Order: sequence, then structure tokens, then C-alpha cells
Amino acid sequence: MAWQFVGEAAKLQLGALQKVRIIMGNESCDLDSAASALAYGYLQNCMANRNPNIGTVIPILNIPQEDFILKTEVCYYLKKCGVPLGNLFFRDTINFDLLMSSSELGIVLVDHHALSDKDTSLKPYVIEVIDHRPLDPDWQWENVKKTMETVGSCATLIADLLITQNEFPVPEEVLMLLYGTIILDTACLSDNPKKFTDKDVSVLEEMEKRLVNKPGRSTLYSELLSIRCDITEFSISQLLRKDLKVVSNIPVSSLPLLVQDFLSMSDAEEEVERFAESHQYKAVVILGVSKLGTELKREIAIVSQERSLLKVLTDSLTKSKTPNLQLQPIKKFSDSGKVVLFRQLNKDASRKQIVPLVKEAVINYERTHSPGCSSTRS
Ligand SMILES: [Mn+2]
Repeated sequence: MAWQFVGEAAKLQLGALQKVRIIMGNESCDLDSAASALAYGYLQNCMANRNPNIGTVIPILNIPQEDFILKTEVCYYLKKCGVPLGNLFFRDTINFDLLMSSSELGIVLVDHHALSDKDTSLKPYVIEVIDHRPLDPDWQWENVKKTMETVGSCATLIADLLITQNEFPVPEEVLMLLYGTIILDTACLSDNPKKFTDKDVSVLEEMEKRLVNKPGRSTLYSELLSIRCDITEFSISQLLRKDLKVVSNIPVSSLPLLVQDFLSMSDAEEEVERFAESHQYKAVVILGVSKLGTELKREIAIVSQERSLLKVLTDSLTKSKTPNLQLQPIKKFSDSGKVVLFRQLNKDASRKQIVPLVKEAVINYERTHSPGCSSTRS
């Protein structure tokens, strides 16, 4: 039972622990972050059983608990690999302030190494970093134990640490958890675009030698991929939250379906407005992608009650030259006047390119519309 320590940690009274070691992935809580935290937690817990200096090992998922259900492939695959989902700690169910004041706290960052603004208070407690991104010059982590190598998946680095040690057994369920993660992160070692390195391949092959019940690579990949895209059970607001980036207080939500189809769901427009109201967003930008076979289609909608903001955002996206999104209006979709919808003919432009355009538009808008702003300028 590799995950027994997860269940045991759930029963403990956190404020009463002398030493605690938290293993934490990044805020997207994708499969890589979740699997890396759990698998490294397993190894650390084995070490802690011999070395009491490590303390109680607790892997946490770095999202609010209510958002866990949105990470369909993470829920599914953790469960499949035997992780007791009901015993997991999440970002809002672990009390860092309590741990900082009552215990000797050590934090291991996996699958990221740059802390977000809200996490900077954790910095003095970080004792180890394991990441597969290139080193961020602002986050050098001097005097902290570092395992950093640019590979396809952080799970590759964790698996490497596990299979190159022989002090502790590596259970099948721990290997499987990492194995599926590497398959998903590297798109099953696909060449277009190439998301893997020689190290991902050699680690994967070594794992295959050890796995007793291994599914075929491509079978496992399509299984995980189809579950990641399975949105049938979601409400409108869950869909909007599933893959969300908020920039200048405007949410830019990515959906795995065309925006037309999304907005055709019953009460979708009202639900989007309710979502905006409840978070005090003045507008919502929705990006839809659908892939049928090899054909990729993209659409963008902007929803806002504020006509002037709607216009500023629309102008910014339609008039952008870098990149030129090649937006083509889709005939009036709603009579409310609060929604504009476009087909995006430039298929290469993704949210990464669109977010800066939204940000710039909002800054311009606020400069001209926020009361008192122009009068305070000298
Ligand atoms: Mn990763």
C-alpha cells in the first residue's frame, strides 16, 4: 500500500506536529503536478520512516478542493492508481499559517520553482526544488537542494530519483502514476511538436522493464486524453473555471469546444453573466477550440454588460497586428448586445498571445474610464 501515508496524514492533528514536510506542485494542478507531489511524497515518507528529522510528509494539491472535480484526468488517474482521494490535502484545506507557527516546516516545490505573489511568504520554508522548466533568473534558490533539468515532464525527474535508488521498494502503483503522467505530458512521445527529451525516453523504458501490468503507451495516452476532454458532467460555471487565466481582473477562459456550441447550451449567456457578477468581473473572454481529426477550429467571444468595455476589448482583438488574429464576425448571435463572437482564422494564436492583448485593452480602458484618474495626473 504505497499511499497509506496519505491516509494516515489525513487523520493527524496538524497543529500538534513537530516537524512537517509539505510536497507541493504548481497552481494548475495538472497531472504532472499532482503525480509528482504524491510520488515524491512516497519516497520522502520512506526516508522519514528511517530518519525522524524529516517529520510528517504531506503531499498537497495546489488548488481549492472544490476545483478538484474540474481536473477530470487528475481525479480519474489518481483514483486508478489507488490514491485515496478523500484523504488528500488541498491548498485551502492545509493551514500554512498554523504549520509555520506550530511546527518546523519544510516545503518541497515540485513541477514549479517560481512562487506566485500570494505564495512569497512560503519562500523561507522551501528546502528543495524539483522542476523541469529552465531556471527563472529571479528564482535561483541558492542554498536549496535543486533537481532541475529541462525534460518533458517533472514526473520523469521524480521517476529517475525513484529508480536510481535501491534503498526502498518502488511499488507498481507509484510507477504507474508517473508512467501515465509522462505519456500524457509528452503526448505519447509525439514528434509534432516534440515535447520530450532522450531522458524522458530512457526513464520511460526503464519503467516499462519494471511494470508488471503495463498498458500499451498509445492506449493509455488516448484514455487519459479523452478523460481530460470529457466535460459532459460540467455546469456552465464549472466549464468557465476549468481552464481559466485571469488578467487585470478579466477572466480568459479556454474551452475544449466551439464557443457557438457553448453559448447554445441552455441559459449559457445568463450563466456567464452570473459568473462575472459573482466574481466582480466586468467582462469575460471565452476562447473555444475544437479539433476534429486534424482540423482545428478556434473561436473567441467577449461578453460584457459595459458597452464601452466590450468595444475596447473587441477593437483590441480585431485590430491587433502582432499577432493578427484574423477574426471574422459570426453573425449576430444574441440579441442582448452583450456578446460578440468571432471565428479566429489564425489557428496558431493561442491564449498566450491573446492574454497580453486583453491586458493592454483593459489598461487603456481604465486610463480613460476610471473616475478621478485623469485629474490626479500631473
Ligand atoms: Mn509539468
